[in-house]
Amino acid sequence: RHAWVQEPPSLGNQYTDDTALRDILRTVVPSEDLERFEPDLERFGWRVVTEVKDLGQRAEREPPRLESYDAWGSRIDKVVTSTAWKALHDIAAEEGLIATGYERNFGAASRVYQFTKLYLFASSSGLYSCPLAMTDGAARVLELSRDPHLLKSFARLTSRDPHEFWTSGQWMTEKAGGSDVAGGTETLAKPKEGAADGEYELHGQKWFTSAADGEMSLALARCLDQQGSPIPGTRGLALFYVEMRDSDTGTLNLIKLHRLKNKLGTKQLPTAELSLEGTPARRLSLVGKGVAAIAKMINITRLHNTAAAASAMRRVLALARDYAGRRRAFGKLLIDQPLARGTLAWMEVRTRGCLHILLDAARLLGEAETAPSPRSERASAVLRLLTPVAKLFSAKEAVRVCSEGIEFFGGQGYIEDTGLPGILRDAQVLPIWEGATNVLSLDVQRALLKEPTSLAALLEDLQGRLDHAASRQLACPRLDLAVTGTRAASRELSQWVQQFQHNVSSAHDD
Ligand code: MFK
Ligand code: FAD
Repeated sequence: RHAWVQEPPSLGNQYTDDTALRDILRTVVPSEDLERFEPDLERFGWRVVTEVKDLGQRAEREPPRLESYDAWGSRIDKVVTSTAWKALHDIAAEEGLIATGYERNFGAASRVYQFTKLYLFASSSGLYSCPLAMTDGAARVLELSRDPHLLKSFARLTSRDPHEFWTSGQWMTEKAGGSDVAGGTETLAKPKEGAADGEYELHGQKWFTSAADGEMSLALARCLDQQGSPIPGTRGLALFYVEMRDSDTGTLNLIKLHRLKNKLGTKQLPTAELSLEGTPARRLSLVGKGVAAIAKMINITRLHNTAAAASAMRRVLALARDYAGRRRAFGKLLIDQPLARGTLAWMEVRTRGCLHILLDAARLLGEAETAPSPRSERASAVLRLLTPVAKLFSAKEAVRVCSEGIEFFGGQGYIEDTGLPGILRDAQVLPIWEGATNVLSLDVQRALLKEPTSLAALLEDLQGRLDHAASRQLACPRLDLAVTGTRAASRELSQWVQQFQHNVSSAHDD
């Protein structure tokens, strides 16, 4: 080969190559469960770097477009997606990427199994991880609602049959506010005249609606008081179930798609601006409990965000590590240059940290969703605090690690047809959607104030982790430093939180 023909980086089996993943799984799921689902993870570890990766790249090269009118002038508002995007839909169903979490064949470990597959899938999936996140969140809300009218929809969201499988949107953000939906939601929900209780019509606009090719959505809207005036603030909001199309005619349910957004990244994903013009909707929550109801959804989508963050970090690192064994500079392979190895180690530590948080959170989610018991209550309490922290921390880490990973390739990292720049572009959305970092920091504060048991439960959980690490340290003295470091961090966190609580109670006293 000539020096100017570079060998591209290549990827192996993303499950078997990921020693950190396999190690962590052994600490979070019972060995008898892992033995049963590990062969599937090994198989999937190949599928994601062969078939899925190619589809994901094609989905970016053939982005979605909106056809507003047909040839004869009728408005059709059709989102046209690539065959690759459709194939990703089918694979998601076949692989049970949502179903696994609801079949619960492995009890609480089912969520760990599911999130491991999502982690393997996300970085190859050309952002198909996004509709899956919202589908999972919607499935959980429908499951909890126990609404007999929505059993079929729940079955669709959790189906393994590609012909049956539906994806869901999540409509919160409006022009007036995405973080402050309580203040910014202008979409009005009017009870449908003459219809059964719970049936409404929605009127308004939603400013960001990703996966606009989905079959349904959960939407926040503002209800009216007895005089017909909008009820202000959080107490006016309710959560609604919306189907995109009329099941008989296949036309949009009084919804207009105005345009698809031109975004920095996530170009594979159809993100639309739309208006609701009397769209039929079914109320899923009490009036005033819309935000609390959609919180059940966002607390799941935020964990999917963490999975996508860890997955992006792992992908750029796996590529960089492979490249380090091919690329020479100053007479040596990069892997033999101490500073380059240091960079890889820096990326590895961050990736492992986020992966650890992800799988721990998935375990807790599985425990929280089992039958009510002290254990499930404790898991819910820990998750209440861990979810926003996991989302905000992993998203920021993903941007840092992906940026470093791109730089590791030198100029090649900046060249579009290597496929590398897209990794950074897509990572940059992770801190923004599903709650931007400042807003999630305020959510941590909300959790500490409203659910104080969550702090004690989280610290207890951390202590359990430290004790476990300390017991492993006996077998492996090199862990000593890591354990000491983690203890110091844990101490710092708990002191910070105590100080925070002190400040808050002093502010209340004032
Ligand atoms: C690749 C993977 C990722 C896929 C991404 C998919 C595509 C992207 C889709 C989106 O971006 S969807 C839009 C996401 N938008 C947000 O996440 C909104 C960010 N803003 C917030 O999270 C605000 O904090 C919030 C809207 C929740 C503030 O609303 P409020 O009404 O001012 O909050 P308030 O009054 O404190 O709480 C209202 C109720 O909700 C309370 O319950 P109660 O009514 O029972 O008292 C709160 O306890 C509850 N609540 C709020 N946040 C909660 C929560 N409960 C549990 N968990 C939470 N996080
Ligand atoms: P703002 O709420 O205006 O926030 C602007 C900045 O101010 C942020 O950095 C925020 O952290 C900060 N901020 C806000 N409040 C405070 C405060 N009290 N203190 C300190 N700082 C604060 N939304 C949906 O509903 N459905 C979707 O499908 C969807 N898809 C999306 C797809 C993409 C590609 C993108 C980029 C966004 C999508 N969103 C979607 C919207 C996204 O969730 C919002 O953009 C996000 O929640 C922020 O809302 P905003 O844009 O109104 O920003």
